[in-house]
Amino acid sequence: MREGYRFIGRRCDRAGRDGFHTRLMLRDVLCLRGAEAVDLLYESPDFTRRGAMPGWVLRLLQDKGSVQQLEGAEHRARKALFTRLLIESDADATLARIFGAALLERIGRGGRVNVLRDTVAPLSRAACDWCGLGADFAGDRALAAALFEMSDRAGFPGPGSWAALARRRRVEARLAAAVREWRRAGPPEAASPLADFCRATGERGRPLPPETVAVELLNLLRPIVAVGRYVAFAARLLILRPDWRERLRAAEEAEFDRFAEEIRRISPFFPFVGAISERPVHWRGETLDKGQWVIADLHGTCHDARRFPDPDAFLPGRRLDWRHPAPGFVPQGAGDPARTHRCPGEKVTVALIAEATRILTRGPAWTAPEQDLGIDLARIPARPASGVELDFGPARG
Ligand code: HEM
Ligand code: MYR
Repeated sequence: MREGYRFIGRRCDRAGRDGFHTRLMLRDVLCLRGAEAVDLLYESPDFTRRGAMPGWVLRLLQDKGSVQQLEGAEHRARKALFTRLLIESDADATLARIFGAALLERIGRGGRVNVLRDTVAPLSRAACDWCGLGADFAGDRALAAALFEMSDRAGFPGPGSWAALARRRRVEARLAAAVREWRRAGPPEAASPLADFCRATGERGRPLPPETVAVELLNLLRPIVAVGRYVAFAARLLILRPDWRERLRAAEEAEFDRFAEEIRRISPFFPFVGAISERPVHWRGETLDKGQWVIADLHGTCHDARRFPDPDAFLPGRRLDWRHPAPGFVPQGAGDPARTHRCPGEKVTVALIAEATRILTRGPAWTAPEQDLGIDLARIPARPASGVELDFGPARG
């Protein structure tokens, strides 16, 4: 806990190996890093996510009954809803358009903007509008704050995360009520993620329970709001690297995507992913017993010098692309998103980071006040200390 993102990498470096056993929370755990280890946890059918995350992370971030907790045929059926909505659609363009307009509206009022804090409401608006939840949800700032803290508080247990969990419960109840109302009143004309999930079926062809639909809607709303953290890392980079700020002013569109992808590689966000073996697993000369807890280091793997020379250097010229993942480029998991637990939200994540970067390089001018842009790698999820402050001239309106 004290070592945060560096916990696995440091010990691997010391041992001169890509794995080691240790005890965490009174349990034996095998910690692994590197592209092959991450692939194993995603591609092998011998692992489950169930029971592999501390309770508070599970309940605050993903919750019981959600797609992350399913395996096999049930997982593939539920996952297909996500890949259709997020990958085989233009959700990325829709979300970027609504988010971009709301961010520009905030920036247009001038004054000081805190990127981490002030992207929360615009992202929540985009997520709620796109989901089809209506104006009551889209304009609700308390809801936006609750969505933000679901990821912000997931890394550490304590009074802050219990309070966030209580607020999550209330949001779940409100979403479940919206689902019941949608089903009672009959489907509106427009297609939407809300409509799709309300119609979706699960076990034995039955409609998903409203509580499950609520959890899955949160699997859309929460991470879209969480992308603001990557946007803050991108804004930090633009302050520290005026050459990139200048270069992107006249860049081709594709350069924004390459920039966003390198932001995903270099920024500490989802630290590691856990799984438990359901059968004995033979891997690299070792046999893992059934029930072995394994944690794979996503952050360390994205910083593996064997795959990414000069790993701490920000080099969009690496030309990373979620569609053709280079081995080891695993900020949001590995494998085929349709069959594995790899994140289905990478297309949307890249589009939102790129949109914000476009606005911060081609939109209204800003200056950066004196501030602490340091990143504490013991804090999960990490953030630039100041949240990234930008000045947009005198406040208007
Ligand atoms: C899964 C990271 C954005 C929806 C995952 C996983 C990671 C991840 C590491 C794999 C977890 C595992 O293996 O158990 C991130 C990060 C994001 C992000 C760092 C940046 C904000 C998004 C977005 C969406 C999304 C924008 C949707 C709009 C999901 C879902 C899963 C998932 C539904 C579960 C997939 C499954 O279990 O099959 N994410 N994600 N994520 N992500 Fe993301
Ligand atoms: C989301 O799904 O909302 C986006 C990513 C959130 C990252 C939260 C980081 C904390 C996770 C701690 C994982 C510990 C695993 C053993």
